Amino acid sequence: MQVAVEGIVETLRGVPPARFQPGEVCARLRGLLLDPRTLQPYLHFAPRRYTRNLIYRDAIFELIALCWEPHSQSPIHNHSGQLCWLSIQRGALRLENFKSLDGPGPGDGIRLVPNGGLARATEGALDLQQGENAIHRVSNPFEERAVSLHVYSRPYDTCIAYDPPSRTARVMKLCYHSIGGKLVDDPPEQLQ
Ligand code: CSS
Ligand code: FE2
Repeated sequence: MQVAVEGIVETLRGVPPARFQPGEVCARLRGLLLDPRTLQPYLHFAPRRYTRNLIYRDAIFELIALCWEPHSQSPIHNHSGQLCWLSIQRGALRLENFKSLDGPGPGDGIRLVPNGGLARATEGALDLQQGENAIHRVSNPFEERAVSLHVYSRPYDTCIAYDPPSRTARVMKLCYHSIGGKLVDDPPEQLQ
């Protein structure tokens, strides 16, 4: 069954803050397919990169649509102290998890090793990142555009980005490409 974007916002707002936890939220997002007409105003693509489009935000969670051009990718980044649900709404994405041998950082001498994932997750797939050690990369190595819906609790404006060749981990600011369907005046040039 397809749900309107407004419907999932209301559903998530109805979850009591103390219950905004993996089980409760997974139950509401599993198998979710949004009505594409209601998602359309939030979909803004940009060449060779992914964009972050804010649908809703309060103190407990934010709901974001990410638009992935073919061959775009996120940095390797973390969700420390935070929960991240990702639901694929269109196309396919590669989901790669990593583990740090040297703590989350930030800092130098941080070694990462692969820790599972999915080479090709498709429409309807749901992923959860949780815990101190949640480090991952999301990418679209395929030839079709992709759209994913993300719920972050609590909302986050920075994360740590990892560069395995230099073994560095640096704080990175996260910016929105659009808010409430409107492009921000000065969209970030590049996320990666
Ligand atoms: N966390 C990344 C996307 S992959 S979950 C971001 O919000 O930009
Ligand atoms: Fe992420």
